[in-house]
Amino acid sequence: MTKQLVYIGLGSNLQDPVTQLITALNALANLPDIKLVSQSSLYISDSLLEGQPQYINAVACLETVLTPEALLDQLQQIENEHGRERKERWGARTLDLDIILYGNQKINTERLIIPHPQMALRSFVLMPLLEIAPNICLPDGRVVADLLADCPSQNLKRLSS
Ligand code: ROI
Repeated sequence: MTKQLVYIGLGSNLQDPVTQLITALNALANLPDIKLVSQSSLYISDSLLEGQPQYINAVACLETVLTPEALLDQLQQIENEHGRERKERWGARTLDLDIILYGNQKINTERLIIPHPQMALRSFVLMPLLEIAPNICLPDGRVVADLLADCPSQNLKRLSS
């Protein structure tokens, strides 16, 4: 298995979200078979769902030999260790870790759709992704910087680090 560059979206809107993201980034950095290459700043934005607390989001770039499914297993373990409960699909959460890009691959299995199917509509994914990968494109050739221009802002702001 060759090494792949992978981008992970992190999000939290419960139980001290800033701490949730910092400890999740630490947990990612300490996983065997994974190298944390870079991480974006933390961003705050309104939820896409009215009535939910604001989210803290970030994007991390990893280098790994893990397959997408093996990586997903590791990410779900970190989510569980952060008290993630899977009651409702779009419910508030202590920690969400999504594989948004896995190399330049398109993946569609029962457990995984990559690129993340909603990423092109989410400024809270695109903005931190562009911060660490300014020239990045999707596997279909779309330029991420162009996608951001058409996204609702959701009041997205970078937190000073
Ligand atoms: N909204 C923001 N701003 N950030 C998220 O991570 C996020 N995650 C979700 C929904 C409810 C879609 N809204 C979000 O799952």
